[in-house]
Amino acid sequence: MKVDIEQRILAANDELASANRSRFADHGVFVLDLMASPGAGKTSTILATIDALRDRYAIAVIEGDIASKVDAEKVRAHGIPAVQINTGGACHLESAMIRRAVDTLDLDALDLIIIENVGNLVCPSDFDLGESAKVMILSVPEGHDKPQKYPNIFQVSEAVILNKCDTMPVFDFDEAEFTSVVRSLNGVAPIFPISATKGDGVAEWAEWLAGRIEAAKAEAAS
Ligand SMILES: Nc1nc2c(ncn2[C@@H]2O[C@H](COP(=O)(O)OP(=O)(O)OP(=O)(O)O)[C@@H](O)[C@H]2O)c(=O)[nH]1
Ligand SMILES: [Mg+2]
Ligand SMILES: [Zn+2]
Repeated sequence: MKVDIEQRILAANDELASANRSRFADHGVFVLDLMASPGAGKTSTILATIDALRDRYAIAVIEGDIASKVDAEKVRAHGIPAVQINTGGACHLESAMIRRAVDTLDLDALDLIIIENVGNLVCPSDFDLGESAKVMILSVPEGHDKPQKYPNIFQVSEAVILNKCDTMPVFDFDEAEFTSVVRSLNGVAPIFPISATKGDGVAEWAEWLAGRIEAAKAEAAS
């Protein structure tokens, strides 16, 4: 019974996600779904990514949180349009929420929408939002064993960001072990070690994202 209901929720979500995806394609907008645990550095990474790419792309952000508008305010203070979604308890975003948020944005004026998903390593990976790519962040203080414990999110991500690398000296994070387990789960996703707040590694991650945006533009033009 529980499985039936879950499948119906996911099927309804997938249908709206397809509609979102067509809409983004019609307007030539690349949409990134950024997933991570609470506090892993999603907002910090978004702000650093904006700084790296704002001269090249028109960017907007959709902030998903259970409550508050703290993160949307941080993005707006950076001079970038932001829409706050409050899920009122739900621990992930769904495609219907994205559709409503997108209604408030001028898609023709945008190249890139970054979605900050609700802090959670589990269900965001099951919900297609109509995004162009899902990317996840793990932060060093969470520990190198997380890919073994939460494999699905590592499998659906097109890239893995390892954030807070500046804290490596104070944690027992085994980067070689982390890389090896991520590789066994996902043979293709690049891993970007960064420090979002200090800026190290952000350029490499931003270039990868720019490459994906350009590839999507080239595909749409062909
Ligand atoms: N040392 C260090 N701290 C960081 C780094 N990135 C983020 N932080 C800090 O980690 C805390 C959480 O960062 P956020 O960017 O708010 O994380 P988040 O994932 O958006 O958090 P939620 O939206 O609440 O789930 C803040 O105090 C940041 O300053 C980093 O690269 N190094
Ligand atoms: Mg945040
Ligand atoms: Zn959830």
